Amino acid sequence: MRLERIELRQVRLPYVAPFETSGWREEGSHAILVCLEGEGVTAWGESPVGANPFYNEENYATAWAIQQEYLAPMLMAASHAGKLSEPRSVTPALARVRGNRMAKAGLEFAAWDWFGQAQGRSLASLLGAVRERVEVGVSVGIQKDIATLLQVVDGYLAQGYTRIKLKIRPGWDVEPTRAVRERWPALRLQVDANSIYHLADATHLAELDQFDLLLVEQPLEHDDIVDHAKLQPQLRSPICLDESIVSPAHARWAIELNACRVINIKPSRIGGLADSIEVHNLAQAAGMPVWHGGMLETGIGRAFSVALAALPNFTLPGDISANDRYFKRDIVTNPFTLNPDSTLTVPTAPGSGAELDHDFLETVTVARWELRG
Ligand code: SMG
Ligand code: MG
Repeated sequence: MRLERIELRQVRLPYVAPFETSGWREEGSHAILVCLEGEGVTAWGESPVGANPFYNEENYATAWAIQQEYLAPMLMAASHAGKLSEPRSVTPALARVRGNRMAKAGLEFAAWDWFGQAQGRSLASLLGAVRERVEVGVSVGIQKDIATLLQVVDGYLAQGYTRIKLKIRPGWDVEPTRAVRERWPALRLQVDANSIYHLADATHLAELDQFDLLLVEQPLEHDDIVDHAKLQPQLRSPICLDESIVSPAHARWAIELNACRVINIKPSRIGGLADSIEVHNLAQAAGMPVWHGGMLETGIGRAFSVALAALPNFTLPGDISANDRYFKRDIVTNPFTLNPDSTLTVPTAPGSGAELDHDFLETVTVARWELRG
Protein backbone atom coordinates (compact mmCIF):
# COMPACT_ATOMS: atom_id res chain seq x y z
CA MET A 1 0.00 0.00 0.00
CA ARG A 2 1.64 3.20 -1.17
CA LEU A 3 -0.33 6.14 0.18
CA GLU A 4 -0.62 9.50 -1.53
CA ARG A 5 -3.08 11.10 0.84
CA ILE A 6 -4.64 10.62 4.26
CA GLU A 7 -7.76 12.59 5.12
CA LEU A 8 -9.47 12.87 8.49
CA ARG A 9 -13.01 14.10 8.99
CA GLN A 10 -14.94 14.80 12.14
CA VAL A 11 -18.64 14.22 11.77
CA ARG A 12 -21.64 15.16 13.91
CA LEU A 13 -24.59 12.90 13.23
CA PRO A 14 -27.56 13.00 15.64
CA TYR A 15 -28.97 9.72 16.98
CA VAL A 16 -32.66 8.96 16.58
CA ALA A 17 -32.78 9.07 20.39
CA PRO A 18 -30.18 9.95 23.04
CA PHE A 19 -28.23 6.95 24.38
CA GLU A 20 -27.77 6.81 28.15
CA THR A 21 -25.48 4.48 30.10
CA SER A 22 -24.48 4.25 33.77
CA GLY A 23 -22.05 7.12 33.33
CA TRP A 24 -22.98 9.35 30.41
CA ARG A 25 -25.52 10.31 27.78
CA GLU A 26 -24.73 10.87 24.09
CA GLU A 27 -26.95 12.72 21.65
CA GLY A 28 -25.14 11.85 18.45
CA SER A 29 -22.05 10.44 16.77
CA HIS A 30 -18.74 12.32 17.08
CA ALA A 31 -16.91 9.79 14.91
CA ILE A 32 -13.72 10.53 13.04
CA LEU A 33 -13.62 9.09 9.54
CA VAL A 34 -10.28 8.19 7.99
CA CYS A 35 -9.78 8.18 4.22
CA LEU A 36 -6.70 6.57 2.66
CA GLU A 37 -5.83 7.19 -0.98
CA GLY A 38 -3.10 5.54 -2.99
CA GLU A 39 -2.51 3.56 -6.18
CA GLY A 40 -5.95 4.56 -7.44
CA VAL A 41 -7.80 3.15 -4.42
CA THR A 42 -9.85 5.26 -1.97
CA ALA A 43 -10.61 3.52 1.31
CA TRP A 44 -12.45 4.52 4.48
CA GLY A 45 -12.33 3.65 8.16
CA GLU A 46 -13.93 4.98 11.33
CA SER A 47 -12.79 5.80 14.84
CA PRO A 48 -16.12 5.66 16.72
CA VAL A 49 -14.99 8.05 19.46
CA GLY A 50 -17.57 9.80 21.59
CA ALA A 51 -18.10 13.35 22.79
CA ASN A 52 -16.46 12.62 26.15
CA PRO A 53 -13.76 10.32 27.56
CA PHE A 54 -16.30 8.50 29.75
CA TYR A 55 -16.43 5.05 28.10
CA ASN A 56 -12.65 4.85 27.88
CA GLU A 57 -9.93 7.50 27.99
CA GLU A 58 -10.45 8.66 24.41
CA ASN A 59 -12.81 11.15 22.79
CA TYR A 60 -13.00 12.90 19.42
CA ALA A 61 -10.54 15.60 20.49
CA THR A 62 -7.83 13.20 21.70
CA ALA A 63 -8.16 10.98 18.64
CA TRP A 64 -8.08 14.00 16.31
CA ALA A 65 -4.87 15.26 17.95
CA ILE A 66 -3.05 11.90 18.11
CA GLN A 67 -3.99 11.00 14.54
CA GLN A 68 -2.65 14.27 13.17
CA GLU A 69 0.45 14.54 15.30
CA TYR A 70 1.52 10.89 15.22
CA LEU A 71 -0.57 8.20 13.61
CA ALA A 72 -1.18 9.62 10.13
CA PRO A 73 2.48 10.65 9.67
CA MET A 74 3.64 7.25 10.97
CA LEU A 75 1.33 5.41 8.56
CA MET A 76 2.44 7.60 5.67
CA ALA A 77 6.11 7.01 6.51
CA ALA A 78 5.62 3.23 6.84
CA SER A 79 3.86 3.20 3.49
CA HIS A 80 6.71 5.06 1.77
CA ALA A 81 9.27 2.79 3.45
CA GLY A 82 7.52 -0.18 1.80
CA LYS A 83 6.46 -1.58 5.17
CA LEU A 84 2.73 -1.96 4.50
CA SER A 85 2.52 -5.09 2.39
CA GLU A 86 -0.62 -6.33 4.15
CA PRO A 87 -3.27 -4.93 6.52
CA ARG A 88 -1.66 -6.72 9.46
CA SER A 89 1.43 -4.50 9.05
CA VAL A 90 -0.50 -1.44 10.27
CA THR A 91 -0.64 -2.39 13.98
CA PRO A 92 3.15 -2.79 14.34
CA ALA A 93 3.69 0.41 12.33
CA LEU A 94 1.68 2.36 14.95
CA ALA A 95 2.84 0.40 18.01
CA ARG A 96 5.18 3.09 19.30
CA VAL A 97 2.13 5.15 20.29
CA ARG A 98 0.79 3.73 23.55
CA GLY A 99 -2.94 3.26 23.99
CA ASN A 100 -5.10 5.58 21.85
CA ARG A 101 -6.58 2.44 20.34
CA MET A 102 -9.71 4.00 18.88
CA ALA A 103 -7.57 6.59 17.13
CA LYS A 104 -5.44 3.78 15.66
CA ALA A 105 -8.42 1.65 14.70
CA GLY A 106 -9.77 4.20 12.20
CA LEU A 107 -6.52 3.99 10.24
CA GLU A 108 -6.27 0.22 10.56
CA PHE A 109 -9.85 -0.30 9.38
CA ALA A 110 -9.22 1.90 6.35
CA ALA A 111 -6.14 -0.16 5.48
CA TRP A 112 -8.23 -3.37 5.47
CA ASP A 113 -10.73 -1.65 3.17
CA TRP A 114 -7.84 -0.53 0.95
CA PHE A 115 -6.38 -4.04 0.62
CA GLY A 116 -9.80 -5.58 0.08
CA GLN A 117 -10.54 -3.18 -2.75
CA ALA A 118 -7.04 -3.50 -4.23
CA GLN A 119 -7.30 -7.31 -4.24
CA GLY A 120 -10.98 -7.44 -5.24
CA ARG A 121 -11.80 -9.33 -2.03
CA SER A 122 -14.46 -8.67 0.56
CA LEU A 123 -13.38 -7.69 4.05
CA ALA A 124 -15.22 -10.76 5.38
CA SER A 125 -13.14 -13.09 3.24
CA LEU A 126 -9.89 -11.31 4.21
CA LEU A 127 -10.78 -11.69 7.90
CA GLY A 128 -11.70 -15.37 7.66
CA ALA A 129 -15.48 -15.10 7.96
CA VAL A 130 -17.50 -18.31 7.92
CA ARG A 131 -21.05 -16.90 7.93
CA GLU A 132 -23.21 -15.09 5.41
CA ARG A 133 -25.43 -13.54 8.08
CA VAL A 134 -24.73 -12.53 11.66
CA GLU A 135 -27.15 -12.58 14.58
CA VAL A 136 -27.76 -9.21 16.19
CA GLY A 137 -29.64 -7.59 19.05
CA VAL A 138 -30.26 -4.14 20.48
CA SER A 139 -28.60 -2.37 23.38
CA VAL A 140 -31.27 -0.36 25.19
CA GLY A 141 -30.11 2.71 27.11
CA ILE A 142 -31.39 3.78 30.52
CA GLN A 143 -34.97 5.08 30.26
CA LYS A 144 -36.91 7.52 32.42
CA ASP A 145 -39.12 4.82 33.95
CA ILE A 146 -40.01 1.15 33.63
CA ALA A 147 -43.17 1.76 31.58
CA THR A 148 -41.08 3.60 28.98
CA LEU A 149 -38.48 0.83 29.01
CA LEU A 150 -41.11 -1.83 28.32
CA GLN A 151 -42.47 0.26 25.46
CA VAL A 152 -39.00 0.73 23.96
CA VAL A 153 -38.15 -2.98 24.23
CA ASP A 154 -41.54 -3.87 22.77
CA GLY A 155 -40.79 -1.63 19.78
CA TYR A 156 -37.49 -3.41 19.05
CA LEU A 157 -39.05 -6.86 19.43
CA ALA A 158 -41.77 -5.81 17.00
CA GLN A 159 -39.05 -4.92 14.50
CA GLY A 160 -37.72 -8.47 14.78
CA TYR A 161 -34.78 -8.23 17.18
CA THR A 162 -34.61 -11.31 19.39
CA ARG A 163 -31.91 -10.35 21.90
CA ILE A 164 -32.02 -7.34 24.19
CA LYS A 165 -29.31 -5.78 26.34
CA LEU A 166 -30.27 -3.42 29.14
CA LYS A 167 -27.96 -0.74 30.44
CA ILE A 168 -27.95 -0.82 34.23
CA ARG A 169 -26.67 1.30 37.11
CA PRO A 170 -27.34 1.47 40.86
CA GLY A 171 -31.03 2.33 41.20
CA TRP A 172 -31.78 1.04 37.69
CA ASP A 173 -30.77 -2.61 37.75
CA VAL A 174 -32.79 -5.34 39.48
CA GLU A 175 -36.24 -3.79 38.98
CA PRO A 176 -36.03 -2.93 35.27
CA THR A 177 -34.45 -6.32 34.57
CA ARG A 178 -37.23 -8.04 36.52
CA ALA A 179 -39.88 -6.10 34.60
CA VAL A 180 -38.47 -7.10 31.21
CA ARG A 181 -37.98 -10.72 32.28
CA GLU A 182 -41.54 -11.00 33.64
CA ARG A 183 -43.03 -9.57 30.48
CA TRP A 184 -40.89 -11.74 28.12
CA PRO A 185 -39.97 -14.97 29.96
CA ALA A 186 -38.12 -16.53 26.99
CA LEU A 187 -36.30 -13.44 25.69
CA ARG A 188 -32.53 -13.62 25.30
CA LEU A 189 -31.58 -10.92 27.79
CA GLN A 190 -28.31 -9.48 29.11
CA VAL A 191 -27.22 -6.40 31.05
CA ASP A 192 -24.30 -3.95 30.86
CA ALA A 193 -23.09 -1.87 33.82
CA ASN A 194 -20.26 0.03 32.09
CA SER A 195 -17.96 -0.25 35.11
CA ILE A 196 -20.20 1.39 37.72
CA TYR A 197 -20.09 -1.23 40.51
CA HIS A 198 -17.39 -2.37 42.94
CA LEU A 199 -16.43 -5.76 44.31
CA ALA A 200 -18.26 -4.84 47.54
CA ASP A 201 -21.51 -4.88 45.50
CA ALA A 202 -21.20 -8.63 44.82
CA THR A 203 -24.27 -9.60 46.88
CA HIS A 204 -26.37 -6.99 45.13
CA LEU A 205 -25.14 -8.08 41.68
CA ALA A 206 -25.99 -11.71 42.53
CA GLU A 207 -29.67 -10.66 42.63
CA LEU A 208 -29.44 -10.48 38.83
CA ASP A 209 -28.86 -14.25 38.75
CA GLN A 210 -32.60 -14.90 39.14
CA PHE A 211 -33.30 -13.46 35.64
CA ASP A 212 -31.57 -16.13 33.55
CA LEU A 213 -29.29 -13.64 31.80
CA LEU A 214 -26.97 -14.51 28.93
CA LEU A 215 -24.31 -12.44 30.67
CA VAL A 216 -23.55 -9.48 32.95
CA GLU A 217 -21.24 -7.11 31.10
CA GLN A 218 -18.40 -5.16 32.72
CA PRO A 219 -19.81 -4.74 36.24
CA LEU A 220 -16.53 -3.53 37.79
CA GLU A 221 -13.85 -0.93 37.04
CA HIS A 222 -12.96 -0.25 33.40
CA ASP A 223 -9.33 -1.36 33.81
CA ASP A 224 -9.88 -4.21 36.23
CA ILE A 225 -9.31 -7.91 35.68
CA VAL A 226 -8.39 -9.13 39.18
CA ASP A 227 -11.58 -8.08 41.00
CA HIS A 228 -13.72 -9.53 38.20
CA ALA A 229 -11.90 -12.82 38.85
CA LYS A 230 -13.00 -12.53 42.49
CA LEU A 231 -16.56 -11.61 41.50
CA GLN A 232 -17.20 -14.37 38.94
CA PRO A 233 -17.36 -17.24 41.50
CA GLN A 234 -19.95 -15.20 43.44
CA LEU A 235 -22.32 -14.98 40.43
CA ARG A 236 -24.13 -17.70 38.50
CA SER A 237 -24.48 -15.40 35.49
CA PRO A 238 -21.46 -15.35 33.20
CA ILE A 239 -19.42 -12.16 33.48
CA CYS A 240 -18.57 -10.64 30.09
CA LEU A 241 -15.67 -8.21 29.91
CA ASP A 242 -15.84 -5.21 27.57
CA GLU A 243 -13.82 -2.15 28.71
CA SER A 244 -11.12 -4.27 30.40
CA ILE A 245 -10.09 -6.19 27.27
CA VAL A 246 -8.04 -3.75 25.20
CA SER A 247 -5.48 -6.15 23.72
CA PRO A 248 -4.77 -9.84 23.13
CA ALA A 249 -2.63 -9.82 26.29
CA HIS A 250 -5.55 -8.52 28.36
CA ALA A 251 -7.72 -11.29 26.93
CA ARG A 252 -5.12 -13.89 27.89
CA TRP A 253 -4.86 -12.47 31.43
CA ALA A 254 -8.64 -12.53 31.85
CA ILE A 255 -8.84 -16.10 30.56
CA GLU A 256 -5.98 -17.31 32.76
CA LEU A 257 -7.48 -15.65 35.85
CA ASN A 258 -11.06 -16.85 35.11
CA ALA A 259 -12.18 -13.21 35.29
CA CYS A 260 -14.99 -13.80 32.78
CA ARG A 261 -16.78 -16.48 30.80
CA VAL A 262 -17.48 -14.35 27.73
CA ILE A 263 -15.64 -11.55 25.91
CA ASN A 264 -17.21 -8.62 24.06
CA ILE A 265 -15.02 -7.74 21.07
CA LYS A 266 -15.07 -4.16 19.80
CA PRO A 267 -12.27 -3.75 17.29
CA SER A 268 -12.12 -0.01 17.96
CA ARG A 269 -11.47 -0.61 21.67
CA ILE A 270 -8.77 -3.17 20.79
CA GLY A 271 -7.05 -0.89 18.26
CA GLY A 272 -8.02 -2.72 15.09
CA LEU A 273 -9.18 -5.85 13.39
CA ALA A 274 -5.84 -7.71 13.47
CA ASP A 275 -5.64 -7.71 17.27
CA SER A 276 -9.39 -8.40 17.51
CA ILE A 277 -8.86 -11.61 15.52
CA GLU A 278 -6.14 -12.51 18.03
CA VAL A 279 -8.57 -12.01 20.91
CA HIS A 280 -11.16 -14.07 19.04
CA ASN A 281 -8.64 -16.90 18.53
CA LEU A 282 -7.43 -16.88 22.14
CA ALA A 283 -10.99 -17.10 23.41
CA GLN A 284 -11.83 -19.83 20.91
CA ALA A 285 -8.83 -21.90 22.03
CA ALA A 286 -10.01 -21.50 25.64
CA GLY A 287 -13.56 -22.58 24.77
CA MET A 288 -14.88 -19.11 25.57
CA PRO A 289 -17.56 -17.54 23.34
CA VAL A 290 -17.22 -13.97 22.07
CA TRP A 291 -19.71 -11.53 20.59
CA HIS A 292 -19.37 -8.23 18.76
CA GLY A 293 -20.02 -5.08 20.76
CA GLY A 294 -20.97 -1.70 19.37
CA MET A 295 -19.93 1.94 19.70
CA LEU A 296 -22.96 3.30 17.82
CA GLU A 297 -20.86 3.34 14.66
CA THR A 298 -21.90 5.11 11.49
CA GLY A 299 -22.48 3.04 8.37
CA ILE A 300 -18.73 3.01 7.73
CA GLY A 301 -17.78 1.36 11.04
CA ARG A 302 -20.86 -0.88 10.96
CA ALA A 303 -19.65 -2.66 7.81
CA PHE A 304 -16.45 -3.65 9.64
CA SER A 305 -18.46 -4.93 12.63
CA VAL A 306 -20.70 -7.12 10.50
CA ALA A 307 -17.73 -8.66 8.65
CA LEU A 308 -15.77 -9.39 11.83
CA ALA A 309 -18.81 -10.86 13.57
CA ALA A 310 -18.93 -13.52 10.83
CA LEU A 311 -15.87 -15.26 12.31
CA PRO A 312 -16.60 -18.68 13.84
CA ASN A 313 -16.32 -17.98 17.58
CA PHE A 314 -18.79 -15.05 17.51
CA THR A 315 -21.53 -17.32 18.84
CA LEU A 316 -23.67 -14.79 20.73
CA PRO A 317 -25.72 -12.03 19.02
CA GLY A 318 -23.89 -8.71 18.53
CA ASP A 319 -24.74 -5.13 19.51
CA ILE A 320 -24.82 -4.38 15.78
CA SER A 321 -28.30 -3.18 14.99
CA ALA A 322 -29.55 -1.98 11.62
CA ASN A 323 -28.48 1.57 10.70
CA ASP A 324 -31.98 2.98 11.28
CA ARG A 325 -31.78 2.04 14.99
CA TYR A 326 -29.14 4.79 15.29
CA PHE A 327 -29.65 7.40 12.57
CA LYS A 328 -32.56 8.80 10.62
CA ARG A 329 -30.17 9.21 7.72
CA ASP A 330 -26.75 7.55 7.74
CA ILE A 331 -23.68 8.53 5.69
CA VAL A 332 -23.90 5.43 3.49
CA THR A 333 -26.23 4.69 0.59
CA ASN A 334 -26.43 0.95 1.43
CA PRO A 335 -27.50 0.74 5.09
CA PHE A 336 -27.95 -2.64 6.76
CA THR A 337 -31.55 -3.72 7.27
CA LEU A 338 -32.72 -6.38 9.71
CA ASN A 339 -33.53 -9.78 8.21
CA PRO A 340 -36.63 -11.52 9.64
CA ASP A 341 -34.40 -13.90 11.64
CA SER A 342 -32.72 -11.04 13.60
CA THR A 343 -29.61 -11.11 11.41
CA LEU A 344 -27.71 -8.69 9.19
CA THR A 345 -26.27 -9.87 5.87
CA VAL A 346 -22.48 -9.86 5.58
CA PRO A 347 -21.34 -7.67 2.65
CA THR A 348 -19.65 -9.44 -0.26
CA ALA A 349 -18.42 -6.45 -2.30
CA PRO A 350 -14.66 -5.77 -2.39
CA GLY A 351 -13.37 -4.02 0.73
CA SER A 352 -15.77 -3.10 3.52
CA GLY A 353 -18.63 -2.74 1.07
CA ALA A 354 -19.82 0.54 2.64
CA GLU A 355 -20.88 3.03 -0.05
CA LEU A 356 -20.48 6.61 1.09
CA ASP A 357 -23.19 9.17 0.57
CA HIS A 358 -20.70 11.91 -0.33
CA ASP A 359 -23.21 14.78 -0.50
CA PHE A 360 -24.73 13.97 2.86
CA LEU A 361 -21.28 13.42 4.38
CA GLU A 362 -20.38 17.01 3.39
CA THR A 363 -23.33 18.33 5.37
CA VAL A 364 -22.37 16.47 8.56
CA THR A 365 -18.61 17.11 8.39
CA VAL A 366 -17.52 19.69 10.97
CA ALA A 367 -13.74 19.53 10.48
CA ARG A 368 -11.29 18.07 7.99
CA TRP A 369 -7.54 17.67 7.74
CA GLU A 370 -5.24 16.10 5.21
CA LEU A 371 -1.71 14.86 4.86
CA ARG A 372 -0.12 14.38 1.45
CA GLY A 373 2.70 11.93 0.90
O1 SMG B 1 -23.59 0.24 19.10
O2 SMG B 1 -25.58 -0.49 19.55
C1 SMG B 1 -24.52 0.01 19.88
C2 SMG B 1 -24.33 0.36 21.34
C3 SMG B 1 -23.87 -0.82 22.12
O3 SMG B 1 -24.23 -0.61 24.45
C4 SMG B 1 -23.47 -0.44 23.52
N1 SMG B 1 -22.24 0.06 23.69
O4 SMG B 1 -20.47 -0.54 26.69
O5 SMG B 1 -21.18 -1.89 25.24
C5 SMG B 1 -21.08 -0.75 25.66
C6 SMG B 1 -21.74 0.42 24.97
C7 SMG B 1 -20.83 1.57 24.82
C8 SMG B 1 -21.49 2.72 24.19
S1 SMG B 1 -20.48 4.09 24.15
C9 SMG B 1 -21.47 5.36 23.61
MG1 MG C 1 -20.33 -2.63 27.21
